[in-house]
Amino acid sequence: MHAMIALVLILLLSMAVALPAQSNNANYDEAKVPAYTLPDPLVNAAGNKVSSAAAWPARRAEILRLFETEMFGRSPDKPSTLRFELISSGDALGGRALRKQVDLLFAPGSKARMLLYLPAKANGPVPVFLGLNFGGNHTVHADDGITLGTVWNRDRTASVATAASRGRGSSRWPVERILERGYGVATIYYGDIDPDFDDGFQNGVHPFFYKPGQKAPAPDEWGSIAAWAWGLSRALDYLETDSKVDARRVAVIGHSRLGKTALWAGAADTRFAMVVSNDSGEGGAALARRRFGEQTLRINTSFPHWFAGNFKKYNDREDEIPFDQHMLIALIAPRPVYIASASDDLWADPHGEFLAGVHASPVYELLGTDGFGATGKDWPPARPIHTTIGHHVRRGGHDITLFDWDHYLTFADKHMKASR
Ligand code: GTR
Repeated sequence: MHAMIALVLILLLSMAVALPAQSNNANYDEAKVPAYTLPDPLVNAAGNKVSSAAAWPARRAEILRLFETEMFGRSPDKPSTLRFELISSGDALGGRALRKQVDLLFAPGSKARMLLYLPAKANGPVPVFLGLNFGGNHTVHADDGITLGTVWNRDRTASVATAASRGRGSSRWPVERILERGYGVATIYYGDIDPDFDDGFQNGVHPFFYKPGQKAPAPDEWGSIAAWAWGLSRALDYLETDSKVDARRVAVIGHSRLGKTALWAGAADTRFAMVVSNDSGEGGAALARRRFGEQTLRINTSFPHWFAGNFKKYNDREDEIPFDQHMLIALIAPRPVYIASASDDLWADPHGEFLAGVHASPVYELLGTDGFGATGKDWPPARPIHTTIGHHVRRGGHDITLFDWDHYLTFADKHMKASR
């Protein structure tokens, strides 16, 4: 009997030794954050200091290329096949809104439906918050004029959404509040662009843009996050054609994996006037080198389709990534960016998200803005910060709430200027 127990123990121990160090036990201990050195966004590949705003675009191009090839993957340009089809347009929400539904036809056979609410009363083109949603457009509001689309389940089956799920995600989309504040809100179900599971990129938008004979993206080509971000750029292409929208004031917003997506969309496409990262965490605003909460190996294992194939090189090798996430924030400069965290959302490393703001600030300052106005010593901050790099830590867990939105609206009032 004892021999049996001993054998089982030895077996269990050897299994534990064989597992990579981080696989099951995420680090939540600040004392265990390793010493690390961040790459300097203001030192170029040749080792020269970037010391003027005029010298920034060349350095920015280097950084953008690195994020493209090593992390998110290169996406196609705006396709010549892109078309828009107005599905419906009319009064909604008891006269408070104009509701439009527009299909973005990426290529024959590939489309995504955008839901757009605009304030009924407006004195001209309005600024808009644009973001993807997790559950289908019909989940953002109980409004029964929203069409019921096809939604993907985690078991990889697709089905037409049920009326019972209308409004299920509405706490994350305070539509009336956004409209009252003078903004429009536009959203697309992310699964319309690419279903969120690893199928070797056979469904979703990718196959429509393969070269003849190509069966999967090359290691430096778009993963799912890049595809979602690309879809947001196509939505902006539509918004540019809508005379009721001020397309020079479109804020791209997202929560969690869709926060990572919003950051990449805003970094890659400078037409976005403002970017909001809500609890984006690893692969979003959180510094990878801190190895706190979720880490590179874990995210690449749980979600092999999110990033380009090249990013797998950095599993457990964060120090070898030729950038860190403060440089993703820096790519957005000098445009306003808001980094929001939640106090209990340690998986997303709130401290690492804050530090990305701190270390992106020199770029924002070089470009003539007030930057972040907080240093590494100011953690944890006592109150929300509304400098050009906005920030707050909401009390509570991983979510996007009215508290978060109220800050984004106030921040947009302050920073999202009509002229660029
Ligand atoms: C988690 C993932 C996070 C975050 C989150 C979400 O499972 O580890 O990086 O993206 O999902 O999107 O809700």
